[in-house]
Amino acid sequence: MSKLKKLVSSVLMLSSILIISFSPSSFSETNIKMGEESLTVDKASDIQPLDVEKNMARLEGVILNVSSTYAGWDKERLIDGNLDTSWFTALNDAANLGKSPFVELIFPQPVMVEGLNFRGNREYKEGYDILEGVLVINSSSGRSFEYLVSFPPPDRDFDIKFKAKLKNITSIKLTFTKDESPEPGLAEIEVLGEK
Ligand SMILES: [Ca+2]
Repeated sequence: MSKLKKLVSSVLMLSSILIISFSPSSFSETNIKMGEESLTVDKASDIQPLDVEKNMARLEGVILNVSSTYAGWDKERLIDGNLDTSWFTALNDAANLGKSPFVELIFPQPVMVEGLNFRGNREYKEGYDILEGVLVINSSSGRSFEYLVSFPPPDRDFDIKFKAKLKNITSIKLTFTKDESPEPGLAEIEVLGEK
């Protein structure tokens, strides 16, 4: 293993969600650009896992796709409701090595999405972070929303809230554009919404 995988239980950091810069990235002609005024970013002093019934990432039948997995650090760790478990990419599947690692959620039915929470990995706090990515949200109407998202230090935790709830969302994908180490990771993806 290339990581110094210390068997140190991570303390759930009660850190502020500092945040984040949002800027719409480039779009194809069919995509609809969503203005920054449509978003708010929450600061939180106490990060807790989202209740399962409010977390569309944990709906029965959700399909979770990832670009690769480091053996033993499975993708299910992204949506297990536990901030102390993380998923990591396979060795060398990293944006800093020219790859395009991604995580994608496909919902079993269109859902309403109010917000998204991304939690940086806490198992190896230093050196395995995702720093930036392109977030694409698709709806059953064919509309797509796309953003370039920067993950704030130190814990790369951030919450997004949409001022207008997004209806009929079918999938969400984050493709990393900046990261560190040959095997970056994430602790959890939460989708605040309703089915
Ligand atoms: Ca987890």
